[in-house]
Amino acid sequence: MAIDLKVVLLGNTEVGKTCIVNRYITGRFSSTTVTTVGAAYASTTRRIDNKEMTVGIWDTCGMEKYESISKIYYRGARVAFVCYDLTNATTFRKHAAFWVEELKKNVSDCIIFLVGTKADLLAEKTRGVPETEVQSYANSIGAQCMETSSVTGQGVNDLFDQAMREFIKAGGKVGVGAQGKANLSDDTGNSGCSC
Ligand SMILES: Nc1nc2c(ncn2[C@@H]2O[C@H](COP(=O)(O)OP(=O)(O)OP(=O)(O)O)[C@@H](O)[C@H]2O)c(=O)[nH]1
Ligand SMILES: [Mg+2]
Repeated sequence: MAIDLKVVLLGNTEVGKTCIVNRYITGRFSSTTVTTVGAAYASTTRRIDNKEMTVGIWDTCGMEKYESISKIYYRGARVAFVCYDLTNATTFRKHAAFWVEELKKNVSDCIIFLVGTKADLLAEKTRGVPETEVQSYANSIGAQCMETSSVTGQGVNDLFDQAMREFIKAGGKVGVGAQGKANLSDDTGNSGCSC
């Protein structure tokens, strides 16, 4: 299967990366996830704005002992979802910031989304970080910010749809190859912030 778009999920352990992937792929919330060992891979073919695109998704482990392994998976990624728990400031200020720095240092043209997870918990818990702080950080790094809940499904399909759109806008071209499969012919460019 030709992969048009490689997406990597980064962020501290337990922020809900695997649940986002499961929700996107299966349409369901699985509360029984265990910590990802190393990294997990999934791929899916979706239509966006009348174009078919195969999305390859690398779901990394956020535990610090796997940091060096996670670095392998963002190489070549055109889109990164840097995830943090909306109710936990450290997962944003420390861990998300760490992964953004890593991406900026090592990947020249990766479209970054700051993904605030577990939005359903905001009904009972306070935000860890004010929205204005997230937005101004996103602006400063040229990223987009989104909020998701894998429990309710809020924002999950929108996140991937937006990633595919930004990828196409940035120069990723999806065409039909010799075997009738979608191919990526070229990809250059950067994203802007739409927060
Ligand atoms: N309330 C709520 N809980 C969530 C959500 N997403 C994940 N969780 C819970 O958060 C915990 C961690 O979820 P995972 O998806 O395994 O976290 P992860 O980021 O993949 O963790 P690592 O693989 O260790 O890096 C689990 O107990 C989930 O049930 C969400 O949207 N809302
Ligand atoms: Mg995981």
